Formats: sequence, structure tokens, C-alpha cells
Amino acid sequence: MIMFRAKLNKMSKTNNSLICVGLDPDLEKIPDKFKSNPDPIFSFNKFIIEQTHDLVCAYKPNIAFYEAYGIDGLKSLKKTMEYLKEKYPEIPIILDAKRGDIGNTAERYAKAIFEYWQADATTVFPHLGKDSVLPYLKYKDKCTILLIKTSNPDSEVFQNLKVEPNKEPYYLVMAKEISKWKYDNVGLMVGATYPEELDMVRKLFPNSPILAPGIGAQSGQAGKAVKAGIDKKRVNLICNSSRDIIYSKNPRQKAIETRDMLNKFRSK
Ligand code: OMP
Repeated sequence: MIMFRAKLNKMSKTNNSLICVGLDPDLEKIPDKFKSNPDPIFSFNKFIIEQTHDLVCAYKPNIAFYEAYGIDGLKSLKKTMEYLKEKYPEIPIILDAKRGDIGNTAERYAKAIFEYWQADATTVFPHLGKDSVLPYLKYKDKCTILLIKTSNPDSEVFQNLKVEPNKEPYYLVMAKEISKWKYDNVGLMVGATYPEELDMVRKLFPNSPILAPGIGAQSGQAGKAVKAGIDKKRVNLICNSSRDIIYSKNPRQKAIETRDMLNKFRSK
């Protein structure tokens, strides 16, 4: 049984990379040449994977971009997952599904994500408490990435509210509580747009994988995020970029530039 963390760190080292390319296809944005293909989403994803597989530490398809096209979109997602598993089994796949429901229902979500979709990791909102997350944590070799502080501008409104007893921000209280769970298959998500919060979370979880989306299209502060989020062994940070790479005129070139830019800060 290969643990997600081992798979991620191996890939980070092999490709010398912290980049996770987000496979978030939108038919209105993909180049025309893919649109005549019977499965434009899969053919676009395949192109992006072929352009970037030696430059990434992970891929992250966000399920919303497939559900938006109904059954056909989900079939394209299945083909993409199968393609990756067959051609590049060493690259971890984070199926970004942003779940969050009571335990009984969470058990069904976890089964779908880890057994049907065969993802290596997924994203879950921990606000409902430990009993809502345990069904995911039962899958020991998988990683459940808990959303601590989202990358969007309005994430301040609720997630930074000061709460009792010590008037600390809600995201931090939540992270501290999760750190007491002591599960080694927990990952955390903090937007690269919030390097200070990322720093606080890294201190609480010195060895855990942290997903930091928001570089590129959301103008996250890549340098500050890498310095705050990298662990002592210079790994366990997953910097996701979707639109900025996949819709670039030259996705390979853009991925190389992003990888090199992140590595510059990684070694400092
Ligand atoms: P781009 O903004 O195009 O790079 O895409 C960002 C990807 O990361 C999307 O799939 C988002 O849903 C996801 N994401 C965020 O942007 N912000 C978050 O706080 C959390 C996520 C995520 O969990 O990946």
C-alpha cells in the first residue's frame, strides 16, 4: 500500500516540481482544434497531460468542470482518470470534490471518490466536525485534504472571524483542533493568496501535505506561499495552477516557467 504522501514526495523529487496542474476544462475556453473531436474534454486533457507529465508533482481535476456537462462530462473525467492511471500511475491524482456532509452520507461520498473514481486524494470541508471526516480517513493510503482557508477574497468574512475562548480566527481554531486528531493521511488546503495563514498552518502540521491553489489566475503570492508552505525537507507543498497553465498559448512552456519560478523560492 503506497501512501499518498510517499507518492507525492517521490513525484516532487523525480520531476523536481511543486506544481499541480488543475485539469479544469471549460468548452468555451479550450482551443478550437479540440472541439471537432468526439470527446473534446478528454482530448484537451490528454494534450495537457502529454505537455506537462514530466513537470508536475500531481494533477487535480475539479469535478465541477465535468459535472457541468452531465453524464458526458463525467465520462470524460473517467477516461482522464483511466488514462493517467494507465500511462502515468506514479503521478498522484487529487479529485477536487469539496465535499462536506454528515457521516452517513460522507461514507458514500468517500466510497465514490476513492473506490469508483480511484482518486489518490480529495478535498473536504471539515466544518461539520471529526465524525463527518472519519469516513474518508478510513482509506489509509489516500489523502483527505481538509479545506482550512480558501483562496477567494471573501474567505475573510467567515474564516477569519475571531472566536472564543482566545479570540483567534476561526480557520486557526479549526486547524488546531484537527492537529489533535493525529491522522497521518490528513492534508490541508490553504490558498496561496494567504501566505500568512499558510505559515500558521504549516507550523501546526510540519510534515503534512498542503495544497495551495491560487497561483496564476488568482494572482496568489507564489514566492511568499512557497516560503511559508514548504516543509523542512523542501517537499509536501502542492501549488495548484489551472487556467494560467491549461489555457496558455503554450501550456508546456508556461508549466516550465511556473515550475522554475516556484523552485527559485523553494531553495531559498
Ligand atoms: P485557477 O484559479 O484556474 O488556477 O484554479 C484554481 C483551482 O483550485 C480550482 O479548481 C479551484 O476550485 C481550486 N481551489 C481554489 O481555487 N481555491 C480554494 O480555496 C480551494 C481550491 C481547491 O480546493 O483546490
